[in-house]
Amino acid sequence: MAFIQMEVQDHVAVLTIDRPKALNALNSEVLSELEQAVDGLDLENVRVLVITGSGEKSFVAGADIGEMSTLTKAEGEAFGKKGNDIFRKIETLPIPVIAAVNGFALGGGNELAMSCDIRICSENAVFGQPETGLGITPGFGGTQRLARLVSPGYAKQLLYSAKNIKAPEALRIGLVNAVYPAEELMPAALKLAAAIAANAPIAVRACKQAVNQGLEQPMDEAIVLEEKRFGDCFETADQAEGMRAFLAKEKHAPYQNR
Ligand code: DAK
Repeated sequence: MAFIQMEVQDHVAVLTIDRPKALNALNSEVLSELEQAVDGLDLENVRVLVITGSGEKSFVAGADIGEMSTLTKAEGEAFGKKGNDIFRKIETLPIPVIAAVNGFALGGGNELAMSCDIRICSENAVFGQPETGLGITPGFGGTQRLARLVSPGYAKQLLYSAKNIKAPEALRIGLVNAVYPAEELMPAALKLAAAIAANAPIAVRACKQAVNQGLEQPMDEAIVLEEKRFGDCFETADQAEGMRAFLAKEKHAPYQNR
């Protein structure tokens, strides 16, 4: 692939968006390759996906403004659907996804980060939805995910004002979980990914599904969803091993995703 690098080691996949000349902006080709890369993940083996951008300046500086500039209404809707479909695929991927935001996360870049389960960033990261300043709305889920992740009032401020915020403010409003010096970002992402990958994969995936689906349902239905996922775990070898080892005061054997 021309714009996506993928490396897999110890059950953790690292996907790097690599279009440095345009600060990793998302054009149709990058979006297609992103989808191809996500579709190609071996979920038997890979337990966590980390998404980052190449270079030290930018995670993703947005959708490609050059490509968007001449779109018609119908083409705009189609471009929005292409991005939305792939971001939704990332959001609903069975395994956890960590965004390691290494610089600009603007427009489609912030929207990509928000489709991940967990966001951590470097001290030089900048977040924003600059679209209204360009005469458009966000088109890859920004109006929806931002309002769900931070307060609706803060989301509206970012959307209406098109003003960017820096890493400390992103941390303060809960858009990211942690901020690191640039050189510590990927080690921190990999350390977190390794900690997740060491836990029982079926249980981790069930947590993701329960949180994501439960948030869309009334509490009475959401807790039933959790009960079902909880019950499912008792048919797994990893549950048997995890509890056996605890009771025997031993370290459990590496989890098998079974
Ligand atoms: N698209 C295309 N090229 C971009 C780009 C982008 N989003 N961002 C940066 N680049 C390119 C620049 O044009 C420049 O290219 P050359 O001139 O060297 O050929 C190169 O990357 C380096 O950028 P700068 O020279 O500008 O670098 P600076 O350090 O001076 O500034 C910056 C960095 C990130 C502050 C600046 O590049 C910037 O403001 N970039 C644009 C950020 C932005 O507005 N992003 C949001 C894009 S809008 C929808 C679907 C999707 C969307 C909306 C609707 N529908 C279907 C409804 C999504 C919209 C967006 O994401």
